[in-house]
Amino acid sequence: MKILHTSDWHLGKYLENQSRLDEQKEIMEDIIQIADENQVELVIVAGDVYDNSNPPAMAERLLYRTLKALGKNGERPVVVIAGNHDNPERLTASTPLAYEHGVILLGNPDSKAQKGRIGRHEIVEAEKGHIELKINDENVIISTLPYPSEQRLNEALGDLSDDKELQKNYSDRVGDIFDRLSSKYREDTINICASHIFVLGGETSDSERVLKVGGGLTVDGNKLPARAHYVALGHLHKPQRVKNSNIKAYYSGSPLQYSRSEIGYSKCVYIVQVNRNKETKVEEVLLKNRKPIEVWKCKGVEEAVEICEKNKERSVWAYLEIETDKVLGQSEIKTIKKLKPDILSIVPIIKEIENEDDPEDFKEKSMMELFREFYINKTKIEPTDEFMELFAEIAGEEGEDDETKNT
Ligand SMILES: [Mn+2]
Repeated sequence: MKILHTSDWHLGKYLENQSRLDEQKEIMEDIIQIADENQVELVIVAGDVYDNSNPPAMAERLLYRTLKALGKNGERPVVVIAGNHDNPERLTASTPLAYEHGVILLGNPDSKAQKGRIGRHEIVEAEKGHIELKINDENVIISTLPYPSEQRLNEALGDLSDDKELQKNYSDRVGDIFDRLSSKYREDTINICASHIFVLGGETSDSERVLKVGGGLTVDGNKLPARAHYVALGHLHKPQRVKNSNIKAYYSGSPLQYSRSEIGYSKCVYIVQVNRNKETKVEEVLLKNRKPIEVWKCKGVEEAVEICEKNKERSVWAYLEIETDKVLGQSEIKTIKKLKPDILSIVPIIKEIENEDDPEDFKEKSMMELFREFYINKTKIEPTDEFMELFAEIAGEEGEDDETKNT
């Protein structure tokens, strides 16, 4: 059986205030095409379907269109689990419409699918975190663990009245769930696991939201279900196999570059060939990168304008770093942004800052002057008039507040 594994779509995501929806539409089309061309029989989307808990309507529309196409009118089951960016209830709200199209949406660790028809196939068994699907005469067991926040994990574990249970760390508790779920794997079934977790030792990038400050919510690789033919993971945005593990456990990564730390390697989906009695084969299918993120380092504003001019027809997002000895004026920034609207940010790097400030000067300067200097010092960019007006308004209000306090 051929399975397509993908994750971390982050539909509706913005990068430095720029929408990525057009790119997401194209990459969804590509993934649908890959599934069709490879005659994939099952699709797994391992979480972070949306970028946040309140996705824009256009992102929802894109998801429904994509899942419908992946499900091929119910011919191909699609299993979707929630990631840490998804709101479980929001993600699964369309469940009553989804089954007909072969789509199973699972939001929480203790979510349960519905037994019965799923498109043209059948869910023969369904319990919390456990699905047995019959796809074209082959039975597939899928253990599902959508993103287990600490609270959701405890809810899934049920009775925690035992002190010993409470003292167990996160990794052990996730391991307990995997143990329980994988006890249902059989010799006559294909055994799969899908989860959205951070396995210790994984290579991270800047666009994943840290699961917990201090990295508390990590899982040891040896807690993954050892008897699974394949473990489909979501969370890390770089595609990778889980290290130090004999299990075929993979992160498919995100389909697009979602931060500048993701430059320098290709994005992919995995086509996984799973057979009951043969070793699982994992094939990486590289995705097109139609609009890469680049960092342009230039010496001086003239060179920055030049590089924008040279690249204005190219489909590319760019971070612009300008080495300069003076503060960037608003007119220069306007020129650059007009030339290349896909500039994500302009960062002036000033080699030497002359500090002529005499402490006595502060007394002479108005609040507006001081703020202006502070802003330039911090950003190396002249503030716009609108920005200064906004500051004046806020500063003015603060002043009034103080007066009323005195009365
Ligand atoms: Mn993610």
